[in-house]
Amino acid sequence: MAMEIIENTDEIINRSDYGGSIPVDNVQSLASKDLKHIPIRYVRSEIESEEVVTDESLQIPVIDISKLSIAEKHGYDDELAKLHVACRDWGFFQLINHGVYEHMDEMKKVTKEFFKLPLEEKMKYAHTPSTIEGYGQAFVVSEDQKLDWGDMLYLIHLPVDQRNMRFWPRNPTSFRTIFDEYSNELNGVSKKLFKFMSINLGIEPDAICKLYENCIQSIRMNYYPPCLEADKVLGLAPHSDATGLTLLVQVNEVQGLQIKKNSKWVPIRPIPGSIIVNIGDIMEITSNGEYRSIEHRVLVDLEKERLSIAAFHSPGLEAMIGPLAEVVKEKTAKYKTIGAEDYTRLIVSSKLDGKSLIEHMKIKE
Ligand SMILES: O=C(O)CCC(=O)C(=O)O
Repeated sequence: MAMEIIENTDEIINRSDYGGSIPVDNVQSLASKDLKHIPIRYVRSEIESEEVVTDESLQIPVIDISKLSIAEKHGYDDELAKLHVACRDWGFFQLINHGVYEHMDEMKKVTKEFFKLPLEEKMKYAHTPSTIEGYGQAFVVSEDQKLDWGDMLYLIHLPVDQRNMRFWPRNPTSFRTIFDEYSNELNGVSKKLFKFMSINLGIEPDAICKLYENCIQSIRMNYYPPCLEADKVLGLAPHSDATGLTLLVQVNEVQGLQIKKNSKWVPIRPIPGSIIVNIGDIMEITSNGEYRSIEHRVLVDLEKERLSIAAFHSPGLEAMIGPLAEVVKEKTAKYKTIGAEDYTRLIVSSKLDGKSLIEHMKIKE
């Protein structure tokens, strides 16, 4: 698909102005200094007391999407059932045989190249006070809030008229084209998954797809520098994704993602080339709690940098966020219904804090 480039206009900034993040130090440059100790704002005392599961056998389900390509195919029913269990009991799974391998490799390459650029070059794409798009950090809403050990480049890819090209890097020169193609591929994967999830929820196969007709797709490229006190910091604070469905790719071999299961942290070991899929808060709400968004966090490494690319998919701004009537039927709706614009404002003005956002959406009994 040809990329439509709209250079920045004030009008676009206004439309994407749902709030910003307080500017803080660049972590990559902080990490490159000869520090004796990390600044106190990065120290998370709670890490020490939280239990991490060491049982290697406890891993998220693996879904082979190629088995779902034809309904009559051998293995289709079993894989569909496996997907339902993954969404319901885990909220996380790894997707294999997805066919996006070439685009993924190119995207990994330009992401690495971007973060390797000198700071002043990256700062050309720094986010402005009124938006979380661009290069920097997001979700900093107070001066005394603890900070994450990581920088990010966050871009809106869809809908096309919401793109803000001033934040799309021109360096590396192939970045824009590769980013556009990769994001379109992942959007296609998300649509396939929406169809299978609808079937599993017993609703029309296109019911969830319709909700995402004008899908907002945003991509966050995360860069976690090595940290001399890696056991005291978090690359990303515990959170569930406020969006609908996330397709995550680990860029290099350095692991760090952990999910919360039965109040303990479970380290994720990505299969090379797989896409890690997770249910976001909007999907939990849409399915009236049948599927669950899961808290996750990122640890960083003592010696090596870690990178990841997360693609978030949400319904368009005209949509209503609430349980689907076809899912609720004669049962009781467990979540409120609000406009997607109000929901977006809520996300951007909140710090990452476990499942606090979805708690706000629950109808108290
Ligand atoms: O870096 C990772 O593995 C996870 C990233 C993530 O959870 C996010 O960007 O929301």
